[in-house]
Amino acid sequence: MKTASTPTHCPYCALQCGMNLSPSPQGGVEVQERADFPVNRGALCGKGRTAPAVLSSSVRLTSPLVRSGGTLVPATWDEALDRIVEGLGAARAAHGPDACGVFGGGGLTNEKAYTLGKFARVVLGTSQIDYNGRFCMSSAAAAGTKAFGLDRGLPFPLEDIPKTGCVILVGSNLAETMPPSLRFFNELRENGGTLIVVDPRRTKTAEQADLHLAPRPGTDLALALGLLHLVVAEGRVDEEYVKGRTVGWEDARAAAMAHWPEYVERITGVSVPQLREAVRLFCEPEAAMVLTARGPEQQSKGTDTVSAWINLCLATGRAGRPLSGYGCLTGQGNGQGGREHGQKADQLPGYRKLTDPAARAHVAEVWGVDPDSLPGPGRSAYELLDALGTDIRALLLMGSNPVVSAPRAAHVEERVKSLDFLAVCDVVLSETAALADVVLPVTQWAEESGTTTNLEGRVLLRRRAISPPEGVRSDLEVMHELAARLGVEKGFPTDPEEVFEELRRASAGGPADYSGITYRRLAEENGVFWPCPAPPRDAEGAGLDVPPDAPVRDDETAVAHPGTPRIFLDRFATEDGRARFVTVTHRAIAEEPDDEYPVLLTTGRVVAQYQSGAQTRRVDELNAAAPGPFVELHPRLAARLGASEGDPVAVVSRRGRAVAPARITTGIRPDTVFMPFHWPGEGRANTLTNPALDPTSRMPEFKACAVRLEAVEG
Ligand SMILES: Nc1nc2c(c(=O)[nH]1)N[C@H]1C(S)=C(S)[C@@H](COP(=O)(O)OP(=O)(O)OC[C@H]3O[C@@H](n4cnc5c(=O)[nH]c(N)nc54)[C@H](O)[C@@H]3O)O[C@H]1N2
Ligand SMILES: Nc1nc2c(c(=O)[nH]1)N[C@H]1C(S)=C(S)[C@@H](COP(=O)(O)OP(=O)(O)OC[C@H]3O[C@@H](n4cnc5c(=O)[nH]c(N)nc54)[C@H](O)[C@@H]3O)O[C@H]1N2
Ligand code: SF4
Ligand SMILES: [Mo]
Repeated sequence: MKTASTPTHCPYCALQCGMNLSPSPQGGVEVQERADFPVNRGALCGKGRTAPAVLSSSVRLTSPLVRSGGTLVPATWDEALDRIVEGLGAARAAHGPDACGVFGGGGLTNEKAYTLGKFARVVLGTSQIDYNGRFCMSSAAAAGTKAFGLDRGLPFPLEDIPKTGCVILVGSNLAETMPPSLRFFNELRENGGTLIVVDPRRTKTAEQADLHLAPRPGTDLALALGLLHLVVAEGRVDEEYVKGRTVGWEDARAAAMAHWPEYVERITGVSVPQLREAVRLFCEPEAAMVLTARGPEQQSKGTDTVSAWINLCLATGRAGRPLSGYGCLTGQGNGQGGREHGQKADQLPGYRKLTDPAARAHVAEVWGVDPDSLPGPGRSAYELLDALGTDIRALLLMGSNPVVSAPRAAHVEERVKSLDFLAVCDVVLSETAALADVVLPVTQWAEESGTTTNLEGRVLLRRRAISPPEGVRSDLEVMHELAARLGVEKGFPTDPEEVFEELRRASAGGPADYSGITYRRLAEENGVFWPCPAPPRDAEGAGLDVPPDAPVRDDETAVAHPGTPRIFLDRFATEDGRARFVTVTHRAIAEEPDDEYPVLLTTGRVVAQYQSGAQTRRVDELNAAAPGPFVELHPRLAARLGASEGDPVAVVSRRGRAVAPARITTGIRPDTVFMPFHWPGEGRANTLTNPALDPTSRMPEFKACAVRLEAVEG
């Protein structure tokens, strides 16, 4: 039998591993190796390998559902769409446009994220839109923008990692969260480079490290300042670089000098000899990198914490130079693109600012609306969820499952239930969808085309490989239908390529410029790194800006911008081209342990489940590998509790109580317990977490709160 195979990308994390899909003899699709994609060269983790299971109609929604007499019952598309228009319309009529909220996701394609932002501002006229990326990399994005004038997660491709001298990996467990990427770090070590891992737990990633620093959760800021102190004290500052390429060093230096190694040891629990060893490994080679992930970022001081790590890079001349730099390991499939095109509360497409009059004018022209009609910035994700049922009366949600994944989840669940109206678009009946008034079943990755931007800033084309099951429609079709019913007939196309063509124009001239990227280039070049401005319009045309309505000439590849795999090499994206030191000093976490709640809780992930688990908890093979929540704790804590391996343990915080079996290991600090957040119900980690927000990024403190442990009978 002849099988046509379609090259595409995984639906889950930000590596966006390449894979081939071909029709399976049993129906559905099979995943096959796709060796031509440089990020994974054919390798996949278990989630990617089993992703086709979620395409099967036995685990997913195939009919719209509407609430009737308290339960969700199947309905026609017309009924369901009309109900949404009614629900949103009633909220708006009674309380004004800001009574309608929109919540998006970093897993949505660029085309969907762009359309969702446009839908909120143009059709609903609401300022109340944000998305789950706020809970993900927003602190790194804020710090990157402050220092470099631009936030692109990694300023270089992953393939640079093996060639540098040392990598400090701060709060990333990529052996579980991005398994195929471990290869780059193994190659680094084979080449004689070193790996330092900073994590309160001895994770599978930390086991690969030459040096593992295990700070108390929430103290990375002090740790980075302590390292910078030693860099200065040991005369390892790159004075010439600091002078030529940065501003603000004197103040940042003074702040670091106040963080003596002994003081930092007391705060973090990392010994002075270990601090010295880290500085030696980082400073001796020609080039080095610092990469952060959710560990240091998901803190109520996440932005300052990342600034401190960036300062370390700047003082040692390790940013904007070949094989050196600071990078953030973005998490979701379109975690990078999802933060660029306007589903964020303060943002317009192309990573433009909603408060910038020139940006408003440019985007309004592309959208064919009056700039004054565009609302201003709205609430951040947690603040938006917290306002449900009070200021926000109706919500449209696409691409997130906050009842499981938001901090202080029992409260968020109450807020969701108190809404006048909730509509959810999803592929499965997530815990949040189960609370909705209307649920719309939508198509998934393999059934539709669209672009994503991976953690390297590489824009990719996912191709449609199979037809969707009967009864489902795409998110773009949903927004098209809703817009039309709400009186906006034009501007919401259902063809992803048509949306992308508009996105190109909307992003033209912005920080994240996609105007030189086309579907054809993406297919031919296996991805293109932004910024990638459009080529001149013709032989005489000089500017790189594409005027809103001009067609793009056909032969653009001849003069095409090659894309930007490595940015900042000549200059940073600030006005004067220099990077900014941001002066930061240590502060405590929002909720320090005390007599009543003496232990620290941190949270994170396991390899076989993804996020709120909405998708992966529907895959047998993954459930067999990771069947449920657990509480990881040190034998000393377990002994104090009288708990043995597998015994149920209650974890209690000021927000609530969760129960899960004990998993006892010496690989965690004795003052800390860890829970993965993939499950709802009794073992829901987010029942416990603290929604204290970072003042700049509005990131909640997922990685540190105070709890007590209780033994559970039976
Ligand atoms: N299997 C799997 N893979 C995923 C995902 C998934 O859900 N499952 N999600 C994807 C997404 S969206 C994301 S954002 C990424 C996240 O990828 P990671 O950031 O690697 O994931 P986490 O497990 O949240 O956190 C990483 C580590 O931070 C440590 N940590 C906890 N507190 C602290 C602290 O205070 N300081 C430091 N330095 N470290 C701390 C934890 O012990 C944990 O090992 O993974 C992506 N990949
Ligand atoms: N305690 C704790 N909590 C955390 C974290 C942590 O480390 N600790 N990490 C945070 C982070 S980094 C993240 S990114 C969030 C993630 O948490 P969530 O935002 O809940 O992410 P997902 O579980 O991926 O939810 C995506 C939902 O959208 C659906 N979906 C998938 N594709 C599509 C699509 O194309 N269209 C539509 N309409 N729906 C789709 C899925 O079925 C699923 O129900 O969790 C955050 N919560
Ligand atoms: S590492 Fe990420 S992108 Fe690659 S197969 Fe696994 S989930 Fe998919
Ligand atoms: Mo994330």
